[in-house]
Amino acid sequence: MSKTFYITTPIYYPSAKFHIGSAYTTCLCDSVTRYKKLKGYDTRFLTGTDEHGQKIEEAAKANGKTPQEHVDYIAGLAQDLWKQLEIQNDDFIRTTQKRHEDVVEEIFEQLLANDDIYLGEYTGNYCVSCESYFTPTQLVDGDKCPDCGQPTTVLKEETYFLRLSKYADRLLEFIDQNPNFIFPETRKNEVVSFIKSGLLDLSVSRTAFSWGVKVRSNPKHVVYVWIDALSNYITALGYGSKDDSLYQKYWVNGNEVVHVVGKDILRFHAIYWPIMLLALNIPITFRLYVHGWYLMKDGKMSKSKGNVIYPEQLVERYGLDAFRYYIVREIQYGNDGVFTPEDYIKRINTDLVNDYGNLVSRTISMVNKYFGGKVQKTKHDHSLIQFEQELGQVAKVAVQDYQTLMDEFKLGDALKALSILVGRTNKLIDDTSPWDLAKQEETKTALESVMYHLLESIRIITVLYQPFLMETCPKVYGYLNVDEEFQGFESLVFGSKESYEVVKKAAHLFPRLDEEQESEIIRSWMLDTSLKEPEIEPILPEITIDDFSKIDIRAGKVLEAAYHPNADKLLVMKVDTGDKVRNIVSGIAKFYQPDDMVGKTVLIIANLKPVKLRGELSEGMILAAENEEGELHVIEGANALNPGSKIS
Ligand code: ME8
Repeated sequence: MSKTFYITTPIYYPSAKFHIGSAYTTCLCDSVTRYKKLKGYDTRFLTGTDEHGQKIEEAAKANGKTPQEHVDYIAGLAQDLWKQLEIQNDDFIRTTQKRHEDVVEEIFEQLLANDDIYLGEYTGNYCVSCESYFTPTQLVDGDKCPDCGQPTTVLKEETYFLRLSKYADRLLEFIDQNPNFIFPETRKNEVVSFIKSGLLDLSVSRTAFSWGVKVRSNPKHVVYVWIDALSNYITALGYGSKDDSLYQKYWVNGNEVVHVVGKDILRFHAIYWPIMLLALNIPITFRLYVHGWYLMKDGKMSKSKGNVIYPEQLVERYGLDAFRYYIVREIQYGNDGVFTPEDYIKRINTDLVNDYGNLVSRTISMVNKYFGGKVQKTKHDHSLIQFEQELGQVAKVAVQDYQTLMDEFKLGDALKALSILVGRTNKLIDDTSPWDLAKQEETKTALESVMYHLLESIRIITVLYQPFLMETCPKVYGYLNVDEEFQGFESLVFGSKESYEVVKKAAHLFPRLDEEQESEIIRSWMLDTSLKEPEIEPILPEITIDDFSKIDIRAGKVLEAAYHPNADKLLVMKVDTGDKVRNIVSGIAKFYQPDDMVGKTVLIIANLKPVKLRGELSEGMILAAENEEGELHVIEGANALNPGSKIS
């Protein structure tokens, strides 16, 4: 049976549109999962959104929405983004889902029943933005939050506390006995010294806001966001539900469980979460991989600084693979990384255009030129053989290093190890000068062998690139006619494919980018603070079915249409609505020519009081809606209806 591998991202706050920082964590987890799949693991990959809390309640209010409307909207955007980035998550958990809320309620009651949670009172400086209290020594500049710099407010409230101190020794013992629990090591040291400095019991409920899971036995309290949020990792597996088979398989009896988290949420995952599990008698099976942040030259990304960069823009202009490659290549293991437009373009040009892309196209054109596209593994005794042997050796080392580094979550370093092989393969061309070998018949076998070595190396590189370049690798397999048998990790032995037949001509995998011009374009996106997040209009107040029945919507067939004589934006139409032929004026002339409309069956509000628009009588309104680009679309799909059919 295959070994299991369960990996999670943090669940993201749906407070605003996601930038490249959140995309980094998710792409990293996705590439690791793809790698584990190639290694034959039975994988499960979870991501989702953390939808409760005061911050969300306030963000919703600022957007004129209810909290539920707000989180539905952003969770939708997040899922669209993950689709665009070809993230292969198996599940998407939202903390407002019933499957999650019911179990959180139960977990809280269980902790209460065991006296791991007790009711008390808390007074302290509270930061709404970070949803945390801070002690006076932690505050900066008087009353400011040490994490985000916003002013805190003094709050006094009745709250439930989780007894952290009770479990501190057991947790230290656990960390000591499980040296791989937190990696990198430096993060582990931070955690150990934090625990040793003394743990205060943690406030785990709030009464000041209501957007959260209600405490069942005392509903004026809502569960404070961390107990709610952290539980997602097991509620998504069905813990505490009727069917907990996934929980048993991946968590309790699983082989590897990894939570990937940013350094900002280390404490919650390394201290509060294991303590919750200890208190609930749930095995601590997970390990933590703690990564750094993507920063901008002038520090953290923030809209007000005008330095935010969104994945969609980069993907649309430079392609998915370039983005997915850059995002995990640029940050070094556990450290922060700085995004700059120049580095982005340079990285694509160097690694993908020059090194890999060029290698593939040069090799294919030489194999065609010298051997009509077909080569076989051959033996020869030309002195150049030493270069081929060296390449085979470099490939062997790269395959090993890559896997060791991937197993340690050092994705950037694994890609670097692969770059060494790409470089060495390109060097084989320089070392052997195939154009000279082609001049004499006696060196034909040696030339064929060089070509074979290039192709075999490209194949191995491509197998290893699969977790990162999801669009390119299948293309290269197509160019080289590599079937599935030679795409897997078991085929990573140099020389395992005996022959190649390549395509006649391969398109360039990555177009070369003009560094100056493209950097300028990316910079302009970053400065574009007007870049508005797509918004949906708030839903209007509720109406009853009686209110709705006052609106008479009918199918109407457009018989004639013409531009309004006195207004550019208006079309004047004759529309058959069953009862009569009406004169209808509509503001769609920018988007529809008169001929586009004739013959369409559209939807009409038929009992709207007639009005004169620029001198033309309008006896009804055609239903239409605007998309994100501001284009108006008439609602269609009613062609099967007769004029006058009533819409209900
Ligand atoms: O903390 N660079 O959610 P969140 C790299 N809901 N990673 C970044 C980043 C950046 N610039 N900005 C954000 C929360 N991240 C909680 C988690 S889990 C039970 C609850 C990543 O949306 C980083 O991994 O504020 C961070 O930890 C994560 O986004 C979630 O941030």
